[in-house]
Amino acid sequence: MTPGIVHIGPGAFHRAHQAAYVDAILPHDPRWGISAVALNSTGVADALGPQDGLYTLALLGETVGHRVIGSMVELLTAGRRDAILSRIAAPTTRLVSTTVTEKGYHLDAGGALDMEHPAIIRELTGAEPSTLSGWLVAGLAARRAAGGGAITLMACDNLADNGRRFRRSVRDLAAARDPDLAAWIDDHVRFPSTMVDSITPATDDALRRSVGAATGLDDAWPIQREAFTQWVIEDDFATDRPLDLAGVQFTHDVHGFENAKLRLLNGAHSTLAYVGLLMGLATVRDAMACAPLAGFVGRLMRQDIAPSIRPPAEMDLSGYIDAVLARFANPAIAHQLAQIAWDGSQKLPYRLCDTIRDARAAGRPVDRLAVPIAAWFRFLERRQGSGEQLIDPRADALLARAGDVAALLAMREIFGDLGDDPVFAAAVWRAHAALAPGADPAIALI
Ligand code: CS2
Repeated sequence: MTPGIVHIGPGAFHRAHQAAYVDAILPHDPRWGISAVALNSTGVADALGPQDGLYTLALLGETVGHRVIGSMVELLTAGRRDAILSRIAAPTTRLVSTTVTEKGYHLDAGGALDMEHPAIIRELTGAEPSTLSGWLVAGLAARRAAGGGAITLMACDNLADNGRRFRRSVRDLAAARDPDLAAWIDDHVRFPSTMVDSITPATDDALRRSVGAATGLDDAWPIQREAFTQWVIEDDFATDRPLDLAGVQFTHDVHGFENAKLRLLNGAHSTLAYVGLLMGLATVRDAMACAPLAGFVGRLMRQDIAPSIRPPAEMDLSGYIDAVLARFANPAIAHQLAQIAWDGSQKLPYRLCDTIRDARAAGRPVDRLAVPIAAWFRFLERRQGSGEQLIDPRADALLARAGDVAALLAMREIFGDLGDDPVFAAAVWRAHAALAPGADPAIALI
C-alpha cells in the first residue's frame, strides 16, 4: 500500500469512519493508503506507531463485531514538518481530508477565516504553521513548487456547507499571504462538501477490556462505533476519486443530506445532551429511556426541524427521523451526554440556530427550539457554579456571561442577528425560567 490520502486529525471519528471505508477499498486499489497527520498531539502516533498503525474497530449492533483496520500507512505529528509538507506535495497524494472539529477551521460568524483569531494572526506573520489553514497553505505552496498538480481537499466535519467553509479557511489565508498561491488554488484545488455519519462514543476502559477479551489482542487504542455508517460526498474531485467501491454515496445534492443530518441528528443530540444533563441523565440511551425527554425530541424533530429541510429526492424524511431515534436508543451504546455537550458555541450555530432562523423567516413558532438553547445556558450556569471544566474554545467568554440570558444572546459569533429577534429571545427567556434549578425540567418539555 502507498499513501494517496493525507488525513489531518486522526481522532476517534476518523478512525471509526473514513479509515474503515478506505480499509475496504485497499484490497482493490492499494494506492489510497492514509498518511495520518496529527497537528496537536502525539497520542495517536505514540499508541499506534508500535502496532504499525493497526487498531481494532468494535462495531456495536445487535451483535458486536470486530475488525482490524489497516489503512493508516503512515503516522505523522507536527514535529515532522518537512515530512508533512512533502507528503502534501507528492504527486501520489490526491486527496487531503480533515476531521479537526468545528473549531479547527477558525471561521468567523460570516463563514470567512477569522483574521482576528490569535492563531490566525500568528499565521499572517509568517510564523511556523500551527493551524489547519497554516499547514495547508504551506503544504499547497510546497505542492505548487514541486509540480504536484491538482488535488482535492475534503472536510469531514459537521459544518453546514463544509466544503465551502474549508475553502474559505485555506484560501483566505493564502490570499492574505500569497495572492499567486490563491490563484493556483482556484485552478488546481477542489473542495467537495461531505456528510459523515456514525455515532462514535469515546474509547473507555470497558471497550479496552471487551476488545481484549473478544480478540485476544492487546490494542493500545481500540475504537468503537455503532454498526450504522453513512458517507455522502459531493461529486467534485480534482483527480480520480477513491472510495467508489466502499459504499460511499456520490451526489450533486449534498446539501440536503448535510442539512438533514446536522439539523435532525446533531440538533437532537445536542438537545438530549443539555436537557438530559439537567435531568441528571448520563447517556443518550438513558435520555431516550426517559419518556418525557424522548417524546420532546421526537416532536422537536418532526414538528420544528423537519419543516426547515428540503430533503434530497432519495431521502424519506419521516423514515430518516425514525431511524435516527432508533439509533439513539441502541442498547449496545453508552454514549456520554457530556461528550456531546463539548464545544456548544461551535456546534449550536449549525445544529439549531440555522433551523431557528429559518423557522422565524417562515413564521413558524420557535418555542420548542428555544428549549435546548435555554438548557445550554443552564448547563453553563452549572459549570460556572461547580468549577468543573467547560470544554469549549469560548469557555471564558461563556462563563463570564453565564446566568445573564441577554448577554449570552448578544454573542453575535454564536447567534448572529438571531439574538436581536425579540420573539426568539422571549422564547429563550421563558424556557430558561422553566428550567430553573430546583424546578422539574420536564415542565419545559412542551
Ligand atoms: C455528536 C456527534 O458529539 C457530538 O456532538 O452529536 O459526534 C455525532 O455522534 C456524530 O455526528 C454522528 O455522526
